[in-house]
Amino acid sequence: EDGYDLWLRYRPIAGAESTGYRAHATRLVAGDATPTQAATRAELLRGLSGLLGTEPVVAAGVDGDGTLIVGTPASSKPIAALKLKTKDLGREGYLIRSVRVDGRPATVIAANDDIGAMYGAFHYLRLLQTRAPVDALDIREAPRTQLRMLNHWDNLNRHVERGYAGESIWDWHKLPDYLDPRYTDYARANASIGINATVLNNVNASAQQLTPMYIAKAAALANVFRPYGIRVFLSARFSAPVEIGGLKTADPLDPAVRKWWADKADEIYRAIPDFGGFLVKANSEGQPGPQDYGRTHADGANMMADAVKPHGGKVIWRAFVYSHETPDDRAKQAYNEFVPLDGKFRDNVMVQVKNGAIDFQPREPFHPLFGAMPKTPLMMEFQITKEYLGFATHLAYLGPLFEETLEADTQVRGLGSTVAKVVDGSLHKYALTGMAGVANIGSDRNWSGSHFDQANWYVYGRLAWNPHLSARDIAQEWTRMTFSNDADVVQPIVGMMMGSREAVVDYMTPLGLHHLMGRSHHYGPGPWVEGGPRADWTSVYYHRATKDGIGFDRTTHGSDAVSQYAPPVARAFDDAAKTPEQFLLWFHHVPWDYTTKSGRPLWDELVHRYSQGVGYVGGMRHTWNGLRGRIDAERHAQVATFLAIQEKEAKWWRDASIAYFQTFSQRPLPEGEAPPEHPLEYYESLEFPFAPGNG
Ligand code: BDP
Repeated sequence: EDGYDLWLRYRPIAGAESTGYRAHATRLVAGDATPTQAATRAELLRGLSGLLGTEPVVAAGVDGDGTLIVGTPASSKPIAALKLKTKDLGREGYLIRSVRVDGRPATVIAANDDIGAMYGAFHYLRLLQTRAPVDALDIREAPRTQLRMLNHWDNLNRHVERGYAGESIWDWHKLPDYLDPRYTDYARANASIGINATVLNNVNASAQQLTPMYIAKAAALANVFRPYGIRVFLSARFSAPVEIGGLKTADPLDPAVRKWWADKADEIYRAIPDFGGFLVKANSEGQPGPQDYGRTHADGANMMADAVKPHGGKVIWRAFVYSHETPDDRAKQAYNEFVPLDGKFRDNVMVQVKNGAIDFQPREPFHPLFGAMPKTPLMMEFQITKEYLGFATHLAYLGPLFEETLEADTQVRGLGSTVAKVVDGSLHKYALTGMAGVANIGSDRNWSGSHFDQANWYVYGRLAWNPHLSARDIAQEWTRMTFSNDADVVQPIVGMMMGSREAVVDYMTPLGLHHLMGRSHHYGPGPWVEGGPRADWTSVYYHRATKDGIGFDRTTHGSDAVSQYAPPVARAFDDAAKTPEQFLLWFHHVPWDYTTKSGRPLWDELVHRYSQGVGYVGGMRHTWNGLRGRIDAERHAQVATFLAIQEKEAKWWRDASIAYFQTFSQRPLPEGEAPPEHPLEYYESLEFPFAPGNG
């Protein structure tokens, strides 16, 4: 068990349970007339034979008890004969139902399109994998968002920016000729959770990706993914017309530039007829963009949207922008730049917004853009790769982070105007909807750098399909599919997972602190980071600790970032007493003796949280050790070792942070709290040539 099989392990179900399931899947009626049908049938045969120990008989019709019938009314006569109501399921939805055909018990997985049937097949397998009953099924499912996308930050030299799972899985050197079987397994895994789009290359894009040679390579991947319902997108470098097109400008209003993009789109669509479109990071962190020519984000996005429009393509324009002219608070910039453009984008443009206004921190309040652009479809962007949450060695299940953001109430249309309703389009009646996750996938044997990081890929996909699902339910599902169905294994693992992200918040950036990591590589604590090219790339800019207190004043008396939220939300965030404590130092600069909800003064509470985070990791180690023998030795040992690393690093974060902040608070440690193991200078002097960087 090296983790390669992800949650699609299909290990045999033991004993009587298996016999029960087998009775429902003795025969399989499923076509193979199209690549998607063939892949669906192959997956069912693989899954059922793995789980049940015998392969069902592939039959043409229902001539025995316990037939599983899969397909669409168009592709399957028995399904057409059942006259099921499938209209409202759309292209990707499906139903799974226990039925009788000529008096014989059967199960039908029906959809309007092959891809819906494939999603239904994966759902059926999941029922078996999680030991759900299958004798009286009546399931109807359709995705709540249209575009469920991974963003790979993969460079053409196979370095993955913020990747902690080895090099890129795209072997550009051997593409387009050699198609690594891993590409198919990647597609299977994504299809199993409903992911239907992938951006192959880094948002810090190389223009080369758009040259004929690389288009051919991308087309080869698109061919592998197509049967699994996955469309390929590419990150486009805004200045490509200059760099690879020989033009003097990339001005989006210049006719020659517009023609260059239109021709480029035509060329790509000749190679990839179902190409999804472009993802663009522009005028952000040094990337070129329309503002270089005095144009707006809308001018830039619309030019590219016009180029792909004739082919049905989309442009996904990122709102992660901040310029050198930082006036006061970086948290305000995206809102300031984008809200005035609401309604100015073409109808095939989506704006992709990170969950919070700074940058994928362990905890951020929801981004104020959600709810503020009713005329522009906003996509959620989550970071699955744990750049700021301990890389691949720390166990941090991101389900609660995603859920917390999605459940946050923007209140722009009264109570209940959650971010999830912005993202699923229901709040503003968006015509386009979607979610993007920055992938944590690499060529490591276990794909994600650690076994538990697979859960973050999984939960992302499930929430992209339905942003209203519960993170705990998904953790259960994943644990059952990945480790074991025994209650005394599932329960402790789910318990560990559910508190793990909060623990990271506690030992890294409690009480609303943020952006305190080591410079550039972002490994380990660096609350002392200051100086350098930009103030907002330092830690001191964010924590603002002085002898008097700590925190970033974003109230109406400070940077006024609070006013970017709907009035009731703004009023709460403006008042320290009404601000949820988890965001206290995000919005407020408060004195060291400020009384927190526990009754402890702020300094004591801060130290308490740091220690609590470390303590949680100790608890996880203990729980995990108790599972020895209940989980295969190979995976158990690696997780145990990673938890030990995590505990060491959690303590490092605690000690370094306390040593640093104590120079401001000048207060003693609360009773019973161990002093930092080393003096502050020790932590400040550490260097990490081995830390995966951003290069
Ligand atoms: C930051 C990462 C950087 C990315 C950037 C982005 O450190 O590597 O390029 O986000 O999202 O968090 O564009």
